[in-house]
Amino acid sequence: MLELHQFELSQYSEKVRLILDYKGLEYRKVEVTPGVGQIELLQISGQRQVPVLKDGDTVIADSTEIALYLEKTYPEKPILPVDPKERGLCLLIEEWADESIGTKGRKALIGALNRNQNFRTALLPNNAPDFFRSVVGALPGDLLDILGSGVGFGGDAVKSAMSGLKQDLEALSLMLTDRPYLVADYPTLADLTVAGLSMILKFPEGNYIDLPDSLKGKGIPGLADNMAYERFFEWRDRIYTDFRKPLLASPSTTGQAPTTIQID
Ligand SMILES: N[C@@H](CCC(=O)N[C@@H](CS)C(=O)NCC(=O)O)C(=O)O
Repeated sequence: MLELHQFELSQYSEKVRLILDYKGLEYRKVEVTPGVGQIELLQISGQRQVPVLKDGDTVIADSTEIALYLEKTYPEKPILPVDPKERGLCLLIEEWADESIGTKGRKALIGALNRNQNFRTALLPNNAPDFFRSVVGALPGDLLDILGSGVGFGGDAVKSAMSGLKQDLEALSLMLTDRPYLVADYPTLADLTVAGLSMILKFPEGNYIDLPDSLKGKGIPGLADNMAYERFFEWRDRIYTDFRKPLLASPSTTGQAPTTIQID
């Protein structure tokens, strides 16, 4: 069976999970422990970031490489259009989303966590089991490790990430004005990438990601609760309802959530 080495809260891992679900492929999640688990990742894949996919003896790192591998190896339910213009646009949006939504989303989330104690508490419930603490860790340093190492998470960087994301969400909402998907009349890699990466802008409502219930449907203030992007998040949620497989009912790895959360 396919094996996805991942962080549950990683937006690039979520992009791959959404693609796997869309294609109807069964897979087993292997949660990587930040730090020590990444040494093993380095040994098997030559680098230390998640996601990494193992398919028998084949090991693929990087969400884009994984998407292209899956498309080639499991062509049923294609995610790359055949029409040259659609295919070009699809690849362009995928690459842009990785660089823009993926990296700016991470900065904006750190900014929101720094500013908002309720948000922070919800991600780090006091009674969270060690496993979850080891994933999210103390803020913000360890969280940076899990979301991706990088510099420039200060106030100005967060502000600029937020304004970039606002423009992105406005553009995507406009693109979805009179069409169901971004590129074609069926979902493509562009849609699955944008939808999956937007997980950290606003966590999906349903039981798709192992995180405290109080965080479901919540996200970065100014984005997740902004009516200007309602069409975008409705589209994203429809993709989840239609294609993402809910988690099997199993004991949560993220523990009991706090009872209330107020994100202003
Ligand atoms: N370009 C990579 C980005 C992956 C990435 O940034 N992964 C983060 C988690 S979202 C990670 O593994 N961070 C740990 C680290 O950088 O040490 C992809 O598309 O897969």
